[in-house]
Amino acid sequence: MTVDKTVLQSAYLADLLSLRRGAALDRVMDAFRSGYAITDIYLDVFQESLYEIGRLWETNRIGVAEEHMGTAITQFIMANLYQYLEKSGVSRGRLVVTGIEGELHQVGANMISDILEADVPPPVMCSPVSWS
Ligand code: B12
Repeated sequence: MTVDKTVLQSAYLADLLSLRRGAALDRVMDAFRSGYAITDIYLDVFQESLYEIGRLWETNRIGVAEEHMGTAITQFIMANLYQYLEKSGVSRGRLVVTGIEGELHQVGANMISDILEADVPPPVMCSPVSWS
């Protein structure tokens, strides 16, 4: 892989903060075509950028609008990447991933669903969840 993780992540974050959806998509697709695995893009680029957006928001350096746009752009790009996600041919049962009532954060749950669907060795293990 020739793409530098830190450079990619900071360029992607700059795209989010400047609302450059097309540039962000092109950047991520180029990284993918250069061999950056989708599941690594999720964690190294999307997760790190959204965590940084959370920090910027918490310290009043960006507003809610930028936070929303960063999420929307990331969800748009995840939807584009999904078609290239290699699916595991092995059935590992069925899992329902959802949030509790009132939980609006959905990107992490989307990522987990995709990662579980992907052919990522070693198999991911989920702890049991109990609902009352
Ligand atoms: C975008 C965002 C929003 C958006 C969400 C939009 C959407 N469609 O998802 C909106 C604007 C709605 C929002 C609202 C709020 N938010 Co908010 N939000 C964020 C932000 C910036 C990014 C979230 C994100 O997508 N992260 C990236 C994903 C990939 O990371 P993740 O969620 O951690 O997921 C990973 C793991 O946790 C895990 N995981 C997650 N889910 C699951 C499920 C399973 C089954 C498994 C196995 C693993 C797993 O795997 C993922 C991949 O590694 C975070 C910052 C942050 N640190 O995350 C704040 C943040 C989470 N929000 C925060 C707050 C305070 C709020 C509000 C209360 C603000 C308010 N006053 O209204 C509301 C609450 C809304 C609600 N009732 O749910 C705080 C939470 C603080 C805390 N300690 O609880 C954060 C940390 C911001 C901050 N720095 O203060 N938010």
